[in-house]
Amino acid sequence: MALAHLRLRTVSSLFKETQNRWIFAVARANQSSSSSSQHDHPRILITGGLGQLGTGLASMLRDKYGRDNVILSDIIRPTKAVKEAGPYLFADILDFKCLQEMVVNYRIDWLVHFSALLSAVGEQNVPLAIRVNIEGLHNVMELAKQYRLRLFVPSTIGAFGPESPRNPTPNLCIQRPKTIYGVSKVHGELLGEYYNQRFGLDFRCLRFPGVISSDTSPGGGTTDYAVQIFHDALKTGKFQCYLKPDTRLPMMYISDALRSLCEFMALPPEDLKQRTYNVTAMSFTPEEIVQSVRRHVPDLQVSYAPDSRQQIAESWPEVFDDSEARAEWNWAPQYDIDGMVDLMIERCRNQLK
Ligand code: AKB
Repeated sequence: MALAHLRLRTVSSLFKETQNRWIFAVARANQSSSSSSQHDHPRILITGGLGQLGTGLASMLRDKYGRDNVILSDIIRPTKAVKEAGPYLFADILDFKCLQEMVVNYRIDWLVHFSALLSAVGEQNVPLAIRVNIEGLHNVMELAKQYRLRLFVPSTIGAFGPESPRNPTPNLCIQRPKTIYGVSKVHGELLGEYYNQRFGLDFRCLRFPGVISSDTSPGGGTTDYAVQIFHDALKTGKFQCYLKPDTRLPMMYISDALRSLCEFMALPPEDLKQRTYNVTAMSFTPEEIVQSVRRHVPDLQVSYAPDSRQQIAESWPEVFDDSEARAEWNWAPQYDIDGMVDLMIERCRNQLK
């Protein structure tokens, strides 16, 4: 009886071992076939897709990886143009199940998490900023861990504070931001790096400066005066700036920002020395952008009425040091202030026609 029992146990453990080996082999095979397809044509989900960066990024990624491989999502009703450009789905980042369903049903490989309240608007509604920027991030982080997704979360110059060196601000230094936006972004950087070390999550993060684009209306940031100036200059010939004329901040034209993201996401994981990098293109003050815009609108009238955003701007980097991104994965911007202004004027003029 004892011998029979022993034999039975041996057979059953042998069976289990063989079964485990088989499961392991199938899992490995799936993993390697999915990682090569992930590499060639990853299926990408973008959250907060109707904010400043989403539609531009979707169009860049669709050119590279195929129209139907890039799914834009948000809680906002899309325009006809957005619907026609490629897949668009409703997704609330506070609803874990809804996100999980999308990742499973669309066999997502990469997740680009744009949903966030920006600096100025976050200060108006701190509880909402905590929900969207922190709880939403927890959802995507956990999802990316469970389904082994490559996860991109943008950070910002707003992740630094007055105690950080401000000119230039290096990749690694003290970070004591004074806005809920900045606090949530430092939290995201640290949690992502922790999940990377602890669970092997392929977390990637770029700290962006103020991004300038004509695609969307300014969305509640401190750097948005540098977008508003184009609309006001062309529509009314007048511009009132909520920052002082000599407030210097780092900035970037949108196509540089999106290109940096695409290049960074395409890097094989073994080529990444770090998970979080500063990227930038230029630094200017309101006075300097006014001079550049006056090359196109010579009679532009400007006044200054600093408000609560001045204090936020004064706690942020003046010049951003992105030398590590340049050295480690060849990051190089294309647009300087005049190149960016020329393009913005042309695009905003076309929109007014
Ligand atoms: C903001 O001003 O809040 C954003 C940013 C610099 O992250 N544009």
